[in-house]
Amino acid sequence: MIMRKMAAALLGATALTGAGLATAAPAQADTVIGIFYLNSNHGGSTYTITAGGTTSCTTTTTDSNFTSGFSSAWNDQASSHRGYANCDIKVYEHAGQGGASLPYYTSISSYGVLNDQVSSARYS
Ligand SMILES: [Ca+2]
Repeated sequence: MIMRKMAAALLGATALTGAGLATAAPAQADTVIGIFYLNSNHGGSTYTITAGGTTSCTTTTTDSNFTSGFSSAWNDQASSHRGYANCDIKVYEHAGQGGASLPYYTSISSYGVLNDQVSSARYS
């Protein structure tokens, strides 16, 4: 019964946000997979990405478990991140996981040349 409800919540989130987006509409039991910080060293305001339902990334980082973009307010703003739910995060210069990128990091204190340049992410 519980699993059936969670599956329904996942389907609803997918329908609202489109394929491939991890940023689901608020629903019960969403899982935090990443927190992005405005400043280096995990400082400043934060932007949290969740995946619908109770879920996590798989242990290998050769697969892609989730992808996300950023709200317009957070486009080209983040400077560091932490991954949650077993997720390592790879950040990209452009939307749709395009342009320059950094390697996967569970936690990174500064994006360096990509500070304030990041527009999308992949979670694994
Ligand atoms: Ca994985």
